[in-house]
Amino acid sequence: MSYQLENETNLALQYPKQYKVYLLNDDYTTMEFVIDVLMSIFHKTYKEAEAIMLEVHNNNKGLCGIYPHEIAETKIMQLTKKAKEHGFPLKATMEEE
Ligand code: TYC
Repeated sequence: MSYQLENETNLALQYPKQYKVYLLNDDYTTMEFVIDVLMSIFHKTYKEAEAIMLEVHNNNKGLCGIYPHEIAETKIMQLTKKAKEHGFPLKATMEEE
């Protein structure tokens, strides 16, 4: 393996790619439920959760956190599942940082 490739491999192990998870707005999910999800799945305080919820409500999209791929994916799955169980269409997306 060339010196450069070996270095790139080592760096990839040290710094796995990070993904931004964005919460999306809709007209049906209650503000209370969004705050609950942000606290339970994204470990936000009530104040942080309320600020993110309002950001999404006003601007259609809000950052919930930045995580490695598998963790970002899992959080989105947990959110979608919990929302579905409560009959809400709440959605989130992820983007490479
Ligand atoms: N827009 C929703 C309402 O007025 C509240 C809401 C906020 C929904 C954030 C989704 O990600 C969301 N009830």
